[in-house]
This record gives sequence, C-alpha cells and structure tokens, in this order.
Amino acid sequence: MSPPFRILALSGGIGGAKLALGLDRVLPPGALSVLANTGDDFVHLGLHVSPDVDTLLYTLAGLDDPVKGWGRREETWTFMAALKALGGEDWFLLGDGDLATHVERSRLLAQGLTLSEITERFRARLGIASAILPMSDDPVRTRVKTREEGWLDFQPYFVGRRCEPAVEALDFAGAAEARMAPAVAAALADPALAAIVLCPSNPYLSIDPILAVPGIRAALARRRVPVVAVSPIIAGQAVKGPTAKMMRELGLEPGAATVAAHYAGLVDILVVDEADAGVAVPEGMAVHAAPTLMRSLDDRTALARVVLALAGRPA
Ligand code: FO1
Repeated sequence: MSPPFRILALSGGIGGAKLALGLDRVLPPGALSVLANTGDDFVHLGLHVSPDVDTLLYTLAGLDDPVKGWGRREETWTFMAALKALGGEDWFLLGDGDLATHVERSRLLAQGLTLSEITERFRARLGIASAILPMSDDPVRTRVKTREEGWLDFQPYFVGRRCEPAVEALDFAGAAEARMAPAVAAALADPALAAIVLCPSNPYLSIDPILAVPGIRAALARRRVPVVAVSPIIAGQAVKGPTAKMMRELGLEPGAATVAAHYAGLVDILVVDEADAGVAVPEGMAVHAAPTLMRSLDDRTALARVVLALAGRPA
C-alpha cells in the first residue's frame, strides 16, 4: 500500500542523517525518500566508499555509532590493526563491520550494478522503510581549493587534514556530466511529492554537490511543493564539522543569515534555532525559530514534526 504522500529530504553528513532519522520515525513507512550526497565518495584501498550513503543506511537501521556519527556501533578494528602492521594506509578508519559494506558494494559495482541499485539492496536487507537515493550513479567528487596546499580531494581534506587548511573554493568534479539517478528524477516528478526538506547538513560540502547535479537545483527553483530547510548553524557555531570555519574562510559571516542567503530562491521556509530567532532572510523566504540541536531521538522527531507542520504535512 503506497503512502498517501511523499517527502524528499536532501542530506549529507552526520547532521543531515539525524533529521532524516526523525523524519523516518514520524512519517508513514515509505513516505520518506532521502536524496544522498555522493560527492564525498572515493576509492580507498581499492574499495568504493560512500560515506554519506552509509551514514544514512547505518543511522536509519540503528547501526550507527552514536558517538562518531559515522561507521557502525560496537565496531572492532582488527582489520585496521593488521593493515597498519603491514604498513598500509591507516589515516581513514575502516571498522571490521563497515569494511563488509565497502567490500560488498565494490563487488557489486564490479558486477555492473549501479550505486542506486546497490543502496536499494542494502536498504532492503537492513529493513529500512525509507528510500535512500544516491544523487547520481555517475562520479561526482567534491574537491577543496586550499590557500596553502592547493586542490585537495575531499577525504584527504576532511579526514586526512581534519579540515585545517583554509578553503578558498570548492569544485564538484564530474557534476556537469553527471545524470540524476533515475530514482531521483522519479522522486522529483512524483505527483505524490508533498514537500522537499534540506536537512541541517553543511550547505557547501553536503547540499551544494547535490544541487550541482544538472536538474536538481532547477527542480527546487521551479518547485510546486514547499521547500523547508533547517540551518546547520546555531548562534554562529556549527553543530559539527567545518561549516562556520568555511564561512569565515569564504569571507562570509558564520551564521543562520549566511545559510539563508545561500539558499535564496530555493527555500520557502528556513528553520533556525531559537538562538537565531528574527534572523534576516532574503525576500520570499520565511523564517521559523525552533529547537534545532538534536541530541536525543525525541529531539530528532520533534524537529521533524516542526518541519513537516511548516510544510503543510503535520505528522
Ligand atoms: N571521518 C573521520 O573523521 N575519520 C575517519 O577515519 C572516517 C572514516 C570513515 C569511514 C567510513 C565512512 O562512511 C565515514 C568515515 N568518516 C570518517 C566520516 C566521513 O569522512 C564523513 O562522514 C563524510 O565524508 C562527511 O560527512
């Protein structure tokens, strides 16, 4: 029995996955599709790693590490210890359980399955009701232009250098040639689509790569359904990750107002934390203050209910 309406949520990183979980929990089974960033993907040790897809799979399956936010809970590290002993690359941590995901995804990719088909297979195996839709089955790779070290690939910047180098510009290599994954095009064209949500992800590193896939930004701009975004910045501070630091490095004021300006023309309502109530937003955008810091599952579902009510679909 198909759900009465559908919600499409754009997400990348750990903050986005938190709201995706809240939406998953409050919506009818199958009503939620999460459009996942794949710009963080890379081949490491010969394995295709899709961090933002895996963070969503693990989070919605209750397998995520509640402290790190990425990788699996109750993880063991035998593989990494053995790899290190052999002199292998140990800067990017692959837990023993997480390793199975990368090995199986790489095996299926080599057999010719698409990233979308593989994600759908994993979703079903993990008993997740919501759809997880990689933005494209073509390679899109976020690259960071740093002041001191020039262009860095994403994971060497984010993990290898712990986001320390100052960022001057971003590039999403391959985006111009990338095609929306078929399921993404179908979700955007679905007559049952009732709203689009921009989860509280890093606008530059998680949302912009998704919007860079031809057709996605245009679909939001000409939208026929409400688009509700949640600011990932609270009182000028990122909840997690380099968002505020990047804003400063890009010459922008770290804060919800900068998030609002970044989303001008794409978003009908921006949800900001109560600490940012009354923030200035562009013409045509409304702002709504609510608690946006998500520590518990209740926080996640409460914020999801706020977002859905604003989108005209109270859950
Ligand atoms: N983040 C880290 O800070 N250190 C890691 O060693 C690391 C390993 C890792 C392995 C699998 C995975 O799916 C994610 C992993 N992450 C790690 C997080 C990842 O770099 C980020 O979640 C995204 O790329 C950006 O949100």
